[in-house]
Amino acid sequence: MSEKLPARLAEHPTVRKVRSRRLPKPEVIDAGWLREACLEAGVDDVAFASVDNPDLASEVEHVEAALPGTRSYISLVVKMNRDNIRSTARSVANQEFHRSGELLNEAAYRIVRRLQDAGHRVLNPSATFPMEMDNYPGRIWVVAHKPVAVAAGLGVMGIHRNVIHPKFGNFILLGTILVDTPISSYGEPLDYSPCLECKLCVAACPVGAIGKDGSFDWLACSTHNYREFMGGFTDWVQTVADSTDAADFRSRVTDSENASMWQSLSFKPNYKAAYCLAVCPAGEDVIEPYLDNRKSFMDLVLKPLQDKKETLYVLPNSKAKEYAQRRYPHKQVKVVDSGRRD
Ligand code: B12
Ligand code: SF4
Repeated sequence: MSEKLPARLAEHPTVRKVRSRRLPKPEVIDAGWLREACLEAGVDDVAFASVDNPDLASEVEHVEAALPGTRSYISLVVKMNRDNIRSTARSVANQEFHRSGELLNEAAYRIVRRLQDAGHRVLNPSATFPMEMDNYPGRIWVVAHKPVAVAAGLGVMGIHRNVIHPKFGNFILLGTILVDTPISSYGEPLDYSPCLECKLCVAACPVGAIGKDGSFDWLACSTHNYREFMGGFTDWVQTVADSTDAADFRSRVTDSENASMWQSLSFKPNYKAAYCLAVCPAGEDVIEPYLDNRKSFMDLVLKPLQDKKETLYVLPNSKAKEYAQRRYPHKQVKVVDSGRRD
């Protein structure tokens, strides 16, 4: 029920028009209608979770800050093209990550517009970057997409801690929309994990970030894979600052590394690996070549990544350094600073 307005405001043309329109905001969003709207907007799968879901309790303060009064999560999945992600050419894999992220953000934008026009308060945090760098090096993401997707029943985290969709496997990116309205039905977590526990992800990670037991060394991962993101970029700048002259700088950083940093700054940042995703055979659409012949699947998908000559970035005295030097003598192992203060 709207409050009584002062006469001057009540007589304003905008107010008169809006009041004569009187479209009531739906109290509950129909899940079937919303699913169709999301698929039409371009996502490959979608499911919903309540903000009251106890598995998502740790997200509440963050989503409440982003959209006060959030009632529901809309969890979005976009498929990635598998052989692009598996390519040893980083430019091919990175283009696939970035393009899929753009498609996801575009679809989320369209869904948000539709819900907004239906009278809801609704927003889509970025699927990937940009994130909240004011909070760096703490939690820079607005909402954690993985637990939302798991709670909504879109997949389960594998040993490599990425969500594996039962059909598309781990070749997906995730997004989340926050909306201020309940949805008529919410998803349930899957009753099995699509992860096969084959441990190809453990074998593929060049810096040993993934433990056989599912433990994850995120610092080893981010030092190498994110060499041209926040911390690695800061280390590169530190190297510029510490160099006595151009010749000194160029003795510390190769021409290829400088060109790669320029490319990351100009055309979206370059992930160095993501090999854990590339090799994962899980998922109904993905598994067949692995079931047909596991050895030839490994020769086709795992071995080229293991054989690739490339630079691996590790922290001094780290487990990652020891692992990379022992397992990959043909790759150059470069000791760097994390670019973080902690
Ligand atoms: C932070 C982050 C990272 C961090 C930490 C990864 C992690 N496992 O949390 C780093 C930089 C290492 C990373 C790497 C990658 N990421 Co990432 N990442 C995120 C982000 C922003 C939040 C993840 C999250 O929810 N973490 C918290 C909880 C839920 O994760 P967790 O696994 O249970 O717990 C770990 C972390 O908390 C970590 N940790 C503990 N303390 C700290 C402190 C800090 C500062 C950090 C950074 C991490 C950290 O260690 C825990 C143990 O594993 C999301 C985007 C988003 N907004 O959700 C993408 C996201 C998870 N990443 C994604 C991808 C694709 C990748 C990469 C493949 C990137 C690439 N293209 O190369 C790699 C894969 C590495 C791996 N095996 O996990 C996808 C995953 C898609 C999927 N199928 O699940 C997401 C969902 C992005 C998206 N929009 O799709 N990522
Ligand atoms: S590669 Fe194997 S162990 Fe790793 S997540 Fe995929 S199915 Fe699980």
